[in-house]
Amino acid sequence: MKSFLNVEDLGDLKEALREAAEIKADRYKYNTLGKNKTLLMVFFNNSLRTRLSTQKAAMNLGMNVIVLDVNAGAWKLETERGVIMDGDKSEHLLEAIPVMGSYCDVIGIRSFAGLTNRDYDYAETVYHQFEQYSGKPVFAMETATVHPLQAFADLITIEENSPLALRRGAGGEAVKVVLTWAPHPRALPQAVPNSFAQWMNAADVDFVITHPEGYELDPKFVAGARVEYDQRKAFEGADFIYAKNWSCPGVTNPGDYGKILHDYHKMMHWTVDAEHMSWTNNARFMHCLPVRRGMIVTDDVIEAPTSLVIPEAANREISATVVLKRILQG
Ligand code: AN0
Ligand code: CP
Repeated sequence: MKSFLNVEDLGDLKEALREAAEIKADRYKYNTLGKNKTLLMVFFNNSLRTRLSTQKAAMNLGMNVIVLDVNAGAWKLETERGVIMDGDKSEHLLEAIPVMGSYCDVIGIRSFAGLTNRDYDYAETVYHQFEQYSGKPVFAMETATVHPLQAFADLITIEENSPLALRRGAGGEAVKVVLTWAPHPRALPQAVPNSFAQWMNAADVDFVITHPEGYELDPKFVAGARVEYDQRKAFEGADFIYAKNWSCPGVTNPGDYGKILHDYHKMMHWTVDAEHMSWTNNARFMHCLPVRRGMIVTDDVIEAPTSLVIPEAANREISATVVLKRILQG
């Protein structure tokens, strides 16, 4: 594997899940695979889980790790071509990338959507520049439009908590997975819901998305997924509730890209509370974290035994180990 951005990059999903179970049973099984190989993790944005779990995954495989926080000590980087660099940016990404590539064997990139230029974000400009100019395999640690390490960990978690989930063909009943929008005071990217939709569509689950009108996700990621604007109807019979906020994807109205469409105070009826969960089939609660309590979810729901947020985060080490292993195997 040379690049990890979309679900297709992993090939057969059942095989990937089998590998994840193998790694989970013995996470050091391939601890010499990465000997004398160096992972460089480049962060343009903050992170807790991705930073720690990906570093741990690399260590499981015997790799060395270097971390660069671009906004904490590196030169400020220009990312656009054709500009006269007379501002605060001292270096261009197009020199920085091959330099970074010269010190490592694999590069992980965290670079969120700017949420101002839809075309620039949805073209995955920064990620593809790393692909093109680093000379090394690259993988997404949440880029402008996707967060595949998260979605892979989410699928592992769903599989672990519903043995029949992916075995509809073998007589099991598909579990119902609901992705619900929830309120948030700041504009957030669409990367997490985009990838989650992409992965749920590829898995054999009954997948429903619910959100207020105007927050329609890009068809490139949701494909034919069912959208139910009535949150209560969507929640009925759900086995998994996956909550996440996202800003306007600008699908129906490109001018609204990256905006919060309504004052969040008026959207608090979308917050996942005990009453919402009572509409479900005793559903498990999921969120990628970090989560704002009282906005996305109430304390009692996230603290309940039905909440999977901690095992979900723990599975980030597993998804990252599988992905790095695949990259090291070439
Ligand atoms: C980011 C997002 O919503 O994409 C990262 C989530 C993993 N969240 C925030 O910036 C709060
Ligand atoms: N879920 C996730 O990617 O968390 P971080 O932003 O803390 O890495």
